[in-house]
Amino acid sequence: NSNTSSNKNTLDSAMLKVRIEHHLSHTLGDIIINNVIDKQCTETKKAYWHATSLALNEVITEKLNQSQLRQSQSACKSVNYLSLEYLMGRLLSNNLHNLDLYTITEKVLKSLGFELADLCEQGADLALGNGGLGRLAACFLDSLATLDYNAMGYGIHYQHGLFKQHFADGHQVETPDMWREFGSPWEICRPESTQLIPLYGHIEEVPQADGSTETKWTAGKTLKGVPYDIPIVGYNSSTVNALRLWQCRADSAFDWDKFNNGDYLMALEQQVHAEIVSKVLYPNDEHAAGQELRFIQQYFFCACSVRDIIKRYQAQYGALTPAQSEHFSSKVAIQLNDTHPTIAILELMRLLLDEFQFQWQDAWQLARKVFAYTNHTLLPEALEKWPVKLFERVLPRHLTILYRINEAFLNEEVNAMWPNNDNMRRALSIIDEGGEGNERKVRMAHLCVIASHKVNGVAQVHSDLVKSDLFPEFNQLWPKKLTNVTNGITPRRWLKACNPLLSALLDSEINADWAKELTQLSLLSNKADNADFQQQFMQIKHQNKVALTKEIKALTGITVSPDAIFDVQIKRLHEYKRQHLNLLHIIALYRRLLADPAMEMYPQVFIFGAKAAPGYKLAKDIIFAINKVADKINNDTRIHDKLKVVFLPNYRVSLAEKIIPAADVSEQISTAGKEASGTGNMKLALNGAVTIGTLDGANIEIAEEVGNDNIFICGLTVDEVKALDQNGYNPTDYYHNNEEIKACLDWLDSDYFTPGHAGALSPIKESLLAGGDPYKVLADFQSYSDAQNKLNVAYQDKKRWARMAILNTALMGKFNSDRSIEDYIANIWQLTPVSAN
Ligand code: 26R
Repeated sequence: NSNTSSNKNTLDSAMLKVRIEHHLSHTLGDIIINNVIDKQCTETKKAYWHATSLALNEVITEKLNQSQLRQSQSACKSVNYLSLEYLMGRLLSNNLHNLDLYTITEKVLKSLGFELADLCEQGADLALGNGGLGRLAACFLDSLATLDYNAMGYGIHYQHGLFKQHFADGHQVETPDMWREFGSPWEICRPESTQLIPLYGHIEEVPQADGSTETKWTAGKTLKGVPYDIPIVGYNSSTVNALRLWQCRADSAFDWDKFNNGDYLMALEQQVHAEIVSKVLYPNDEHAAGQELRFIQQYFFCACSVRDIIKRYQAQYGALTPAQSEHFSSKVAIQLNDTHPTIAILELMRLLLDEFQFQWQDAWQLARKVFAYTNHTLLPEALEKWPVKLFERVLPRHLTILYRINEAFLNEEVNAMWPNNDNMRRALSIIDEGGEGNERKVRMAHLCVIASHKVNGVAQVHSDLVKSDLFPEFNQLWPKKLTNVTNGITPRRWLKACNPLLSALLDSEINADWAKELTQLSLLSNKADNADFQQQFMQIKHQNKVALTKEIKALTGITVSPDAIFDVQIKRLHEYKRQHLNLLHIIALYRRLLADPAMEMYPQVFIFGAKAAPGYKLAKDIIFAINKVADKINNDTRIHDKLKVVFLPNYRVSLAEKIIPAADVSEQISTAGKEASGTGNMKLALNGAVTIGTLDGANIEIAEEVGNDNIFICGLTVDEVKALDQNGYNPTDYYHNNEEIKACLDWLDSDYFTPGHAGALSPIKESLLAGGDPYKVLADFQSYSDAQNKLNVAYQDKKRWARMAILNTALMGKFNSDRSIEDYIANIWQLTPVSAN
């Protein structure tokens, strides 16, 4: 399982120790090593964490430089991953694992009086994303470097990532994330790659000598983009790639005028105004809010990235002329992570037309070969549409290009397939004409589909729905364009680094580098019934549960038993993910236990982790309800600890790393057809949790891999949900026909869970009755409750459960993000790897 010799890092423990102490005294100017220090105090640990990170950086930057040299010498094609979000989590432990330096660093720090695991905890999470889409981007960067592909991640250097969450009397409270407050050792500022970005202003038609006209844009304002590179270290590979994050500043040249006129403070105010563009990550997922600042953020990011891509191409291959079109698209791929970076298409077109003197056809052909787009959601409220008015004001030149793309598309391609068909034109146009007092809007997804050579969904069922429901006409027009790449997760972070006990067991059982070749874990299937192996596997799960028990105590004060079933639902809070279905079942269990305290039930702890978008009222109500119900249940001695409910605050990557290894049950209960894929489902199953879930997203593929005996499937299917909608779904029928549902919902109206505040939890009941229960919670309740009962019984058969848990770990090989990346390479990007050997 060790690294091959050519990838071995020549760093011995003596050298490492010298470097750590050097950084402590010189770079950080610390004097503590000369004094008697308290090694338990946070400041000391932070200093050692920082110094260790800096020492490691010397190895990493060396590899980064070598990788760049090798990649440019081989003239290989590269992929540029454009994403507004990256959820990187902490970097120290992951980088150490990927460089195979974890063990020696652990020894060195021990000799200095520190626990490495403890120091790793000192790092801030890089939380530059909301949820699934951002974490997927982080896993993909890990896989690209691990597989030795030339890849650049592009993103925004937000000053504040996703907000921190705590609870005040059960309510979510948000505070700003300050990840760089005391500096960040991993990033390298690259002032030489600064970009100037024009916006606002006006356009005019300038007559040309040949009688034609050319559109000239005079910008009203200029922003400056300064890149910070974060090295992405491959696992047991020769490659270190970069994640390039753009920070927005004022264009200083622009300010000199005012400065010279004596308006010094005004000039500085410009600075403040510009900095707002990369100030904060928008915390909404699945609900497009439509603010101008977000639009400018997207444009700023796209413009910086596309210009940088061209600049790097020119530095390597020389001038970019129309004659180079074919060559450019043979060297450069650009992947759009959802529609958030759509403006990159318009910016590339604008640059080619206005700055590089391309003809329309040459530019358009090039763009269509370079771009590909990944769709991550079918929810209508998450599909981005920007007002034409906003485009006109901020990006007038880009709008004229957009119109021309649309005209050519409608008049040539749509008209060829559906001659003179106004309905088709209206349905497929990039412009939503609005009408009836609604303003005209740009459908970003349409532009993406039209300009991309491939469009993919993120799990098979999702990709099928993209074809059949979201873009059926586009699929008719271009039958080969829409495709599937099922998501994956990196087994390095989500098993090797986060679950060291299980990793050690796997190392001793599997004679291969399973963290690369994850399908090798299927060999464990042979041992699924082996009593000795079962005992070892479940013993590790128990130890991980003991560790989580302590964390729960520290974070919430709640005492839970590691012998209970740990049932986990961790993901963003959203109605379609149905945390309130889980809650309704918990309330039903509680009610059953009160009615019959002797009821046969294995003790179960329900663990939640979730952030709600700050403006999403019902999501916040659900958090409040879970916290209030938890309070009541956890303090009710009548039920003898058979039931506990824990809501862990501030769910994030580093907390996920603690919860996942300790989970027995994975809750994946979205309304069928709504969760594009899910990736937490893969992480939990890989760590031996058994899924209770609907036939949605990647759950379907997980069921195919582990078999129906090793998963608890419940709820309506996609087709049944559709049928229910067509026949008219009436949630009140379920309310009146199911005595338990009625009693539980009515309970929410009382002040039982919120003493003195009757009605505080009523909004949840209302959303499920008068509100129409848009996500079919009541329709799926009984099926879910039945599955929970089966699960509870299954757990009591220790051998049966151990077998299920082992088979889940054994059969997750398909969901390695390395496999996802190889799918992208084969179907979309066509890259070849470049390694040192
Ligand atoms: C437009 C804006 C408000 C916005 C919309 C949606 C911002 C962020 C999102 C996040 C969405 C697209 C997201 O995270 N989707 C998730 O992507 C994962 C990775 O593919 C999937 O596993 C998951 O099912 C899906 O919800």
